[in-house]
Amino acid sequence: RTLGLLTTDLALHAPSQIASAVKSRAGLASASVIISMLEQHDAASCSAALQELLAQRVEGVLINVPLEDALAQQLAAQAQPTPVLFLDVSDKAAVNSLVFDAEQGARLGVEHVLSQGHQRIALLGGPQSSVSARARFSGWLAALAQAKLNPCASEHGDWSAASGYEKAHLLLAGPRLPQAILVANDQMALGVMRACAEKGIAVPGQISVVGYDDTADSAWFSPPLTTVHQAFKDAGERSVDWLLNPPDVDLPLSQTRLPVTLIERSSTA
Ligand code: IPT
Repeated sequence: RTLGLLTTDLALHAPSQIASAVKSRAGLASASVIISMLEQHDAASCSAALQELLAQRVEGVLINVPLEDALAQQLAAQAQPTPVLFLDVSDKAAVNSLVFDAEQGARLGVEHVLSQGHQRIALLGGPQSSVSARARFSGWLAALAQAKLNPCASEHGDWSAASGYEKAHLLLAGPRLPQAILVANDQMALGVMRACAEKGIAVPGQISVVGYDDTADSAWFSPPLTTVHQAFKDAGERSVDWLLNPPDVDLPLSQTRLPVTLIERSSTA
């Protein structure tokens, strides 16, 4: 049995941890996984990569690429009758999906720093081309608005540690430092903590930093990172199980929203 995985850049920690879980789980079921990595997320590149997987007669395709609703729906139609499961789409997309609850994750981060008495809160979002990055960012704004707050500053990075470092310098350039920075992933949070260290700003103490993902290395940052845990292993395993036992084609769409949790470590106080 063979499955296909269409994934975004595997140099990023989150998609690589999902791919690892997918490979292991499929291996246990004696299934193989053909991995196709996309550098570009435009319609033509996605459609061509999907066609290549289908030509290799995969019996199901998992798509972990940030996609707008219309493109996701178009790819699902292109694959028919092969079942497709999407991991990075909005819950408005009319496709089978298994996605983490971004609104909940954003709210957990905001509530955590508010509970520590912080009010001057800066935001470092992910790329605006990513549906999940946008959902986290709007979730932060909504949770702050409930507390009658606006962010004191905001920037957007590209998920890399380098972009976190660079954008942190902008967030730290104002006359008053933020008391907390909410960051849309752990890799960018790593860059933020490096920028703080270089400027002699204590984390925590002067600034609390909250990440997002809880990838395997985040407990080893200095200080260990407080972050929103997304259960990548669980998501990868459930995706494989679904693709190996897909429901009947005429059943309604299967749309699962996975809860996330806040892992409190030492980068916040
Ligand atoms: C999302 C990660 O949170 C982020 O760090 C980045 O790696 C991104 O993937 C790459 O697309 S997780 C995704 C399942 C929404």
